[in-house]
Amino acid sequence: MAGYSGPIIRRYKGNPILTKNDVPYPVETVHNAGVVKYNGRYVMLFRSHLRNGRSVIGMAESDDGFCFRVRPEPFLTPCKKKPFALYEEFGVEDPRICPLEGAYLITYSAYSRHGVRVALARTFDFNHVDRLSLITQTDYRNVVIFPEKIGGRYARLDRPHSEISPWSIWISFSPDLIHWGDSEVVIKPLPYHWDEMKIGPGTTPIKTEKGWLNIFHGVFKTMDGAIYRLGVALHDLDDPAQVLGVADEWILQPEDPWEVTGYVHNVVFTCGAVAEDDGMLKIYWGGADTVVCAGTARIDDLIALCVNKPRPATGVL
Ligand code: BMA
Repeated sequence: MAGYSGPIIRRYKGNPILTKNDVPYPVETVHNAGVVKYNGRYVMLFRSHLRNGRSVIGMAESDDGFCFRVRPEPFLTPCKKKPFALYEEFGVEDPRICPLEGAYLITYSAYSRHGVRVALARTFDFNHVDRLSLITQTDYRNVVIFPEKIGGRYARLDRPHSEISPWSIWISFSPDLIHWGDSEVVIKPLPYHWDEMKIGPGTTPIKTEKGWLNIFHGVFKTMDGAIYRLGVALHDLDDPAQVLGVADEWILQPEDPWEVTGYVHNVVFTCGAVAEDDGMLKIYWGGADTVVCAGTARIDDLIALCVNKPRPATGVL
């Protein structure tokens, strides 16, 4: 048989790996989760809806990356101190973890009556966490920081909102992680394509020999509501504003019952993945904004999909 036509992401047999029943405090959902390896173990920061509809961030730990135990208290709840209090009033959502220079940076969405911004926090040990700064203005979500400096600067992918263009993935740079600029659009949704409504960065970029892998989400609007799927792109190692390829096909779509039905139907949404030494990637996603699921993919397969079956990144190949 020519080529492998099975799923590029293989779902873990024990999915969902985390549900609200695993959380020792009252929550209604457990979903979008950043995951990182810390001291040989897996640490997960996940979003949960409280029973007032607002979100907090919890933490779970695992030895194998699939079986997680949740800490008794949430890890991050809306801040009571200035300047964060004003912007976290409605909750904190969708954490991404970036290991950088001995620290673990956490970016998350801060919701308030003023809109949604992205905040940056830092921990060295997952016990104590400090908020560093709000790093976007309003109407931004999905900030993922590259896990090393590139060309002497920090870099991130982000997703501003726009009324005159479908929401797209941008890149920005910073000398100090606080002040960001030199922004450029790098990937746009493609008309009449699975991601035509909007796209946004998902996992912290994954370094490979061939480039940075960027696993993102894309949304398609149907008569029955929106469908969230995952896609993958490859960015140049030294100049990540250069997109080497965006895979034409999605790499994951809602299929399991807990991805198709839940708090928000038809959603797979990723905030985290862990690259293993054997060339495999463990990837985590929220199912229907209700549970956490996991799967594995070969990093080489993801790269090949970007390079061999590309679609235009910003409109023109
Ligand atoms: C997005 C975010 C995600 C969520 C997704 C699907 O706008 O709110 O946290 O998973 O919608 O509801």
